[in-house]
Amino acid sequence: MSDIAIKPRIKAETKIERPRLYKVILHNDDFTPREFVVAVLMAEFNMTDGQAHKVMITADRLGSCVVGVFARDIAETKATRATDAGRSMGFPLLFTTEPEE
Ligand code: TYC
Repeated sequence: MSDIAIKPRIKAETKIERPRLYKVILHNDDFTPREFVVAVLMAEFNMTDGQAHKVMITADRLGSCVVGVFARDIAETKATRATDAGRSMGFPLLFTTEPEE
């Protein structure tokens, strides 16, 4: 028998997964004034007037538009605050979140 001791080399492997990101989606409706949508996008998502206008027009034409991608709690907070801004004025403006693939 050999005297050579063979040490098992077992390396602990720690897999760290990146937290999922969430899209905030703006939905079109027939009642919220365009200027109000633009103002909410600028205030809540730090967009310029030009960026906000493009996003608003895209949602208006296609039915919805991705506003941005954020960590889950940030996406949910922004979507809730932006939706509440519309509701406080009596508008059905809606922002939702969904996980990125
Ligand atoms: N469709 C609305 C109008 O014509 C404007 C609007 C655009 C509302 C985008 C919501 O996500 C929206 N007054």
